[in-house]
Amino acid sequence: MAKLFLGLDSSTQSLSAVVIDLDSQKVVYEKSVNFDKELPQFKTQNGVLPNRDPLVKHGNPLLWAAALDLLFAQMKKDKVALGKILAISGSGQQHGSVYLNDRAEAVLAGLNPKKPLVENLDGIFSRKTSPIWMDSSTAKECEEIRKKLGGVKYTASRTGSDTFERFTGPQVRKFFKTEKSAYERTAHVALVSSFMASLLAGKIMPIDFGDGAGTNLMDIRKKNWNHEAVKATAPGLMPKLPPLTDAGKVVGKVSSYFVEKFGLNPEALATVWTGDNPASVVGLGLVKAGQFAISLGTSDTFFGTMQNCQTDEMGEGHVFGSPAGGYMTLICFKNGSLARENIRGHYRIADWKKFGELVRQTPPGNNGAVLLPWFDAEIVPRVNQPGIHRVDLDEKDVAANCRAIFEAQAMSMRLHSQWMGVTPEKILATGGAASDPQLLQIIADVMECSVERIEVSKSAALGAALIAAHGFLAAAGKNPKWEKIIAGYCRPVAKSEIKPDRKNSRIYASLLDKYAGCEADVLDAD
Ligand code: XUL
Repeated sequence: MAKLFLGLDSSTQSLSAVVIDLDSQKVVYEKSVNFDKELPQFKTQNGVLPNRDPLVKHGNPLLWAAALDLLFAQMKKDKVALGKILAISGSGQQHGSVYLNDRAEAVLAGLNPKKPLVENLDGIFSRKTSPIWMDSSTAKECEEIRKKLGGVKYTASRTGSDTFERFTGPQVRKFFKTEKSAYERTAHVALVSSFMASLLAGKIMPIDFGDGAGTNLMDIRKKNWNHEAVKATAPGLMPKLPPLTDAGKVVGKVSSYFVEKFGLNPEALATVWTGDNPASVVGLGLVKAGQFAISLGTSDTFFGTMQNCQTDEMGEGHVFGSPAGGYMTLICFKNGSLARENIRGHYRIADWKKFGELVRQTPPGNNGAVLLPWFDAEIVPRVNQPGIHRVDLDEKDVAANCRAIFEAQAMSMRLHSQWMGVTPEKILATGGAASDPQLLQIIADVMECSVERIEVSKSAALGAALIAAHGFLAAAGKNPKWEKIIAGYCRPVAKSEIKPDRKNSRIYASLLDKYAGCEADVLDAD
């Protein structure tokens, strides 16, 4: 009999499902519900509610609930063997928070399958909308919490990250300051992940160590709520926070709502969800300490796993719990494809093939030319004033500028990941720009390790399905091994490995000092 597990991913713009069969080690089904297109009545733009303040970005928890109904209806229509699903887990866009009142517990326990979820949930929210990760309206609250905790270094070493505008703690503080009575009516603060998990389980769910670390409220080493951070955030917050535990932990059976309405297996186990990044780490197969990946998308993210907790004194990077045990690190460079495309557009280069040819016209190390490509405000390093800075680089030299953008991005990755204290053996590359061999070669040379391409569709939902399988086997006392669970799902693209060229690596090692110096000069002058 097939061993089916369902993974869901509640992201900014869509809710996705991946069903895996653990016996055949195959993905047997995948589907997404797009919020704007399929649920237009909620009037979102790219999943976000319109707001006059460009810094405020909220989502609607009722929209996410409606999407869950729609996705299950779609799975039933597509004849997914819902009656055979053994366990479900999921992931949510990180940091987003949902505010529930004291009616929520009873309502969740008695969900009525004759009514849609949206109707069932009427009156359980103490705040109608949910701040999400794109919100950057809490600079003041970040400053206040950071100050109370004793500065950047202390905040990062306690909670895994410096305070960030999108993190849950600063968002909760803003809610407390601006809507005091609604804050007081809040009985439970949930994350997107734990809220969605609560709908499936029919009870208030714990938060996992991965998503918990995205709140600035969790002690990253002790893995419990940090009293100082909770106190610095808002009064009376501790009792509103659910317990913290492992992703994939079984909490009971799924709510009868999904059994009666969609024919889900009444014995299917409901498990704790996690954040989309921790789930993606599993979905890409990074289950052993020291495994790393880069996602080359709109922004570039460099992330991986580590055994011991190492935090960033500069407060640029993040440490979250990894669902496979230990920790994961993440640094996000906002000027990823954005910067690459800007250079291409600026020099009117027809396509990426031509761009690659131009890169090849100049030698590795670019004769000492350095570019700091902050087309937009940058997260790593923190740059508030966008600006393009050229050192020993002539703006008119097209080929040198093409090489300079690739080299700058690789060197920034090397420089700003040093705090992690790990030397990756190999880096898996995903995302649109991972198909550019020239870029991957430069990353391999600068990082001094092989780079291999991986193409996994819906890596967070796949990771969630694998987490569900792990949780199911662990609950059955089977002592599951992560390597065995992920085998077959997350294979790199055959023959895509790019090895570092030792001669080039030596050139980059000395250029890195110059790059770091240029960066420091510009940041000091800021
Ligand atoms: C991570 C972050 C984003 C969201 C996207 O810190 O804010 O990657 O998790 O959903």
